[in-house]
Amino acid sequence: MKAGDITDRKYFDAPPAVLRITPFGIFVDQAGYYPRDTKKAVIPFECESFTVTDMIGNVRYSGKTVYAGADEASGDNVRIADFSELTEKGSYCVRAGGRTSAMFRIGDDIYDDVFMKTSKAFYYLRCGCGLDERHAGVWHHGKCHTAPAKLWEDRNVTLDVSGGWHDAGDYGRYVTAGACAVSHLLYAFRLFPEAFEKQKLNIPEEGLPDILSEVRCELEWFLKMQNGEGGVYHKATTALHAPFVMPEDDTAEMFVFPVSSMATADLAAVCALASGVYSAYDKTFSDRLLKAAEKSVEWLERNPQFIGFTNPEGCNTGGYGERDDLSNRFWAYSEMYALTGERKYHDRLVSALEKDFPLTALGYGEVGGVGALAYILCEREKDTALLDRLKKEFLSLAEELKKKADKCGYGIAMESSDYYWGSNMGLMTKAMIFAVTDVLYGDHSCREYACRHIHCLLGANALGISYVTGAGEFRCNYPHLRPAFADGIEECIPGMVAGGPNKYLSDPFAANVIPKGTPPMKCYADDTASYSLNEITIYWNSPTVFVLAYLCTYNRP
Ligand code: 9MR
Ligand code: ZN
Repeated sequence: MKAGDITDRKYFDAPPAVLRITPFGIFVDQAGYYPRDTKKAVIPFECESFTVTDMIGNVRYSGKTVYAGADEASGDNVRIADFSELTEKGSYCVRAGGRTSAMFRIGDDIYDDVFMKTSKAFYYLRCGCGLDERHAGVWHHGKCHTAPAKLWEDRNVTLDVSGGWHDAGDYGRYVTAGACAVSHLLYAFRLFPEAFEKQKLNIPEEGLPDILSEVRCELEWFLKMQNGEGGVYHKATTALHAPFVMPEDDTAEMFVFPVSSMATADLAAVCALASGVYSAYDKTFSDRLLKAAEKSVEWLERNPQFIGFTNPEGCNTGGYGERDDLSNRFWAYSEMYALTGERKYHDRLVSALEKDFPLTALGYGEVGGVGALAYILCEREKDTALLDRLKKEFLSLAEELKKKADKCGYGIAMESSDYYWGSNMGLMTKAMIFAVTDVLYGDHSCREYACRHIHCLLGANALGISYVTGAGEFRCNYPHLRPAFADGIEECIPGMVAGGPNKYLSDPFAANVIPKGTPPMKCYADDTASYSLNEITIYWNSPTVFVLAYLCTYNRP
């Protein structure tokens, strides 16, 4: 097939070999289970008993399955094989009814590899610098997108906006999406520093914990996206999505799109957050971030009105439009207060809270939950009523999610309505809520729920597939990711989290290939063409890294 025509393929004429059905039929977390944790395989067919065998076929555990009922989102009648009593470290399979699960391990380090790979994924998405063989292995490539960009609205103005990370399967770079990913990574670093301090990503930089060197690439790019007045350009992309070529071969003209108030608020927030984190390592960089944050916050003061974003005519790259900037402004003031302790920012964040927006959202649009974290974690004078309110928000959401999860055959807080574009982000941000509720509010029962969501991502789902490239015996390998297609290498760049099942089948491939009436949790195909099922993005990786950092830190039941 010719590179570049990936989404136009006529799949219905020739069904692709890559629309794969799991060869296993018994679903487990293919990374595995911590020795003392709950361990459950999901079996979607009739069977009374099961065994767990080691790799030479010896039975190491046997038990009875428990019928868990009809599960709506998967359409499965689900049975559970609970082998929590098996605590001995090793490699195993679950067997029942003549079928065998994928291989998995029981051990203390089961998530170390996938934690490393999902963290390293950001390096593979770096823009502007090229990836050398020493650090990128076979997935090395040349420098990309280094030419000066033009302002979309005034083509006489050129800017250097090189750097940062490609957003996703496309080569665009978008400020609000980047701020979301960086916020997850930096809060993960703040809450679970030990997990990162020992993590080796094999990236070019030295001197900082690797994750901070990686995040710095994106921060340096954010700084270039700020204009002289403190306003922040919404995105830097070509006019149209690139064909499926390597990044260095995408030589179309780069444009910088108009300022939005969401991008400006998010930049203020994320630079303030980062200024605090990097102050322990690099005072000069931390000061630059503080100055940038102040400048954007001043812009927000001068521009109280919402300045949204929609693609201008002639541009088809990502929009990341929002309906308002309420949560973004709250996040900015909250981070500024946390960083500086200045009363005026407290006043601002309190007045931002007079408007209604979700206070636990950890997305790329709604960012209220990140603003809440900034406030909860800051060591400044705090309003106890507000702290209480935030605590209640997290605790009651966690309770609600637990109830949902207990109703689901796969043990996760996902209902049919949660399977939309990028459902794995919902899966992972729910796990983040559990992680936060455990570590900040001491509800340790949340840990098992967080675990179940990672189990689902890594194979304990209705298709039995690991949604992370390079991780698990039966895993996705053909994401909608330009370099992964164009490099001609069979094994995909590792550590990329696929968007996952999307019942709306929002692209031509999905609409034509997934049969109508397929249950939401099964609306997925591992095919490059399907951008609404199988793209990857930085903000699907970042919550995954957060949750894995948490689990690697709190390796206890
Ligand atoms: O992740 C975004 C998803 O929530 C939206 O439904 C979708 C359609 O607007 O866009 C997704 O974001 C894409 C972005 O616009 C461009 N880069 C790739 C992103 C992931 O598909
Ligand atoms: Zn690039």
